[in-house]
Amino acid sequence: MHTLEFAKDVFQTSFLELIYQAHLVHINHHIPNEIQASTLLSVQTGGCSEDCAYCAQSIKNKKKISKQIITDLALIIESAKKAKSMGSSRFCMGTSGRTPNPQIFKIVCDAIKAVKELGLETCVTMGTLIESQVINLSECGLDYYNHNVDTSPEYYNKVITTRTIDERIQTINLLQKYDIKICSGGILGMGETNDDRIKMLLLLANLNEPPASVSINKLVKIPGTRLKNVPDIDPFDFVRCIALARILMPNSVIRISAGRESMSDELQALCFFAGASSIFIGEKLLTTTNSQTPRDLELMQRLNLNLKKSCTE
Ligand code: DTB
Repeated sequence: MHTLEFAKDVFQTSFLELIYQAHLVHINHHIPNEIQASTLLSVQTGGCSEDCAYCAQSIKNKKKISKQIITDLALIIESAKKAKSMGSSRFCMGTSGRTPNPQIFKIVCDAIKAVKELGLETCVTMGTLIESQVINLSECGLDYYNHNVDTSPEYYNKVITTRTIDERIQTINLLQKYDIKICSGGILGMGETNDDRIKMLLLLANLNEPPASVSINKLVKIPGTRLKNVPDIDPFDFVRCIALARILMPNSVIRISAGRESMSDELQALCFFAGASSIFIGEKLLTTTNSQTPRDLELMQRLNLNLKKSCTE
C-alpha cells in the first residue's frame, strides 16, 4: 500500500529528477523503446443514460448522438484486421450505456472470440457488470476489461452523478476475481486539482492488484458537453502524472490514451521518457478523431521506438 504522503512527495519532486527516477523504474521493468499499440472500435455508440460530463454519448449531452450498433460481426473483424495491419496488438471494443443489454453482450462475446483468432489481444469496455457477465467474458477468453475510475473519489460527483466510484471498484474487483486483466485510469484536465490527480493514481495503485494497463486520458473537449470550456491541464503536470503512475505501478503498462492529437511530438516524447509505453492508434477513438497514424508512425521512427508485435507475429 502506498501512502498519500509518499505519492505527494514523489509528485512534488523537482521535475527533471522526477522524470529521471520514473525513467529508471521504466527501464528496470519494461523493454526499453518498446511501445504497445491498441485500436478502439465503438460497437454501440450514443444513447447513454449516464451523465459523465466529458462524454458525447450521454443523452444529457446537448448534441445528442442517436444510438448506433454494429451488429455485423464481419464489419468488426474487418476493423480488427485493419488494426493489426497498422501495427496494433490489441483490439478494444466499447459499448455505450450503464451496463450491457443481452443483445450487445452477445455481439461482443462473438467478436471477442473472432478477434482472438486473428492473434490480437482483446479488451472491452461495457460499463458495470454482474458476476454472470464476468464469467461469460472469461469463458470467451477476454484478455482485458477497461473500466476507468475517471478521477479522484473526492472529485467524482463533480463529473458523474449517475453512479459512484465504489460501483466502479466493485466491478473491477469482480473482474479480478475471474482473472480478467484490468485496464483502468481516468481523465486529466477536467478542472480537478493536482491533489485529485495524485489521489486517482493512488487509488489505482492500491487496488487489490494494480491494473495491468493504466489508461491516462487528457480531456478531449467535445462541443455540447459540460466540460467543453474547462481550462487545459499544464502539460508538465500531465507528465508528472505519468511519472507518478510509473513509480506507483512499476509493472503496469501506462497508455497515453485520448488527447494525443492535441499534444506536441515533444510532449509525447516526455511522456514516453516518464514511463508511458502504450498508445491508441487508428483514425478514431470512440466518437472523436485520434492522432493520425502516419504522424504516429513517423514519431515512433524519429524517437527510435519499436511497436510491440502482436502475439502471432
Ligand atoms: C480510455 O481510457 N480511453 C478510451 C477507452 N478507455 C475506452 C476512450 C477514449 C474516448 C475519447 C473520446 C471519444 O472519442 O469519444
